[in-house]
Amino acid sequence: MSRGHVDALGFEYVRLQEPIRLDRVARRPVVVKPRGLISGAAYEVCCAKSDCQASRSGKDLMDKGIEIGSVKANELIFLNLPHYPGSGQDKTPPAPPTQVTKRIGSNLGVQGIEIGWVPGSDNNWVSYYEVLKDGGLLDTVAKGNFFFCHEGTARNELQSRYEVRTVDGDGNRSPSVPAQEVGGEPETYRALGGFSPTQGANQWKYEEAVESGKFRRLRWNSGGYEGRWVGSGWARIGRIWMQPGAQSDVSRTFVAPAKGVLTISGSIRKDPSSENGRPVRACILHKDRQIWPISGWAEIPPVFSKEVSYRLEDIAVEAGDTVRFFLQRTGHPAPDTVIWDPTVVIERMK
Ligand SMILES: [Ca+2]
Repeated sequence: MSRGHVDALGFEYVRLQEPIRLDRVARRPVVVKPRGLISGAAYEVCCAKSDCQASRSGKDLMDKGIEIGSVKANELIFLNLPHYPGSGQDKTPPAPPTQVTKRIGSNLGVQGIEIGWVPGSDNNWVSYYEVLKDGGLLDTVAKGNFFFCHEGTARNELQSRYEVRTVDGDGNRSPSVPAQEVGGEPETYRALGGFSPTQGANQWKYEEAVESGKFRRLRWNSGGYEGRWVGSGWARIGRIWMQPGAQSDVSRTFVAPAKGVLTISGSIRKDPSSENGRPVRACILHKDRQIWPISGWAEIPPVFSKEVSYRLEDIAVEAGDTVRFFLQRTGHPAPDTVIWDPTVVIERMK
């Protein structure tokens, strides 16, 4: 062979002294010979793609094998599984789930609608459940007997018609069972689940005050591992953490969605990364009125292990009222991160 050139991809080409001739050969069937079968036992053979259905002894299968004329992609050979899911042999619809319920619940701080049920059954194989909302398919559940609707305004749609039905391995469906409402959680807003890159989304805004009493909105910054709101100096607000600036106060601000009565609870502690010996000062404001602590500031000790807790009840609000979870500027040009994941429960009033 003589040496050839190397192309841009690094392949080197050479000229063969003896050309290779590729001849088409007659296609022969593929024979698959299973091993380890019980010689005297009978086996039902079937294939996912080809027609190889037969009833044969273990000895015959091991000696002569299973012959497939043309093997299609993703072919599977089943031994003694004539009713495997997708075989098309199951014509009997499954039994529906029972005790289908719907309720308001939370997962990872996000409130939504929990749909639960007691499993249905099938003569052969339960493959999955379909969850329907107002007659349309919402999602499928192949593991467990629970579904959580939380996209967008899902939690406001408890009165929609939710139904669940069983689907077997051959796609037969049971009748749909409507979900009955059961007791759930009160309407709750929490920083953990409500945090987002949109000011005002999920009733939360992110602000700073450079001059006393004048709030301005922070800017979204996609840095960090999931983004954060940033302002002057070190002023930052993340999902469950906040950081005042040297010269700017920061506020995670709840905006009441309706007239009602609030219960406000949570705890505040310094992040382990900022155990720098300096306390941070916090308070909670309803509009312009401080509601916690009664006067002055709550001082957050400079160690992670010491948290400051609060619980405020019967806070009457009108729609659009603000409740500010507020940290005072530090005067130090260094980060003073605080973990603060406030929870607000509202009981709406007519
Ligand atoms: Ca069935």
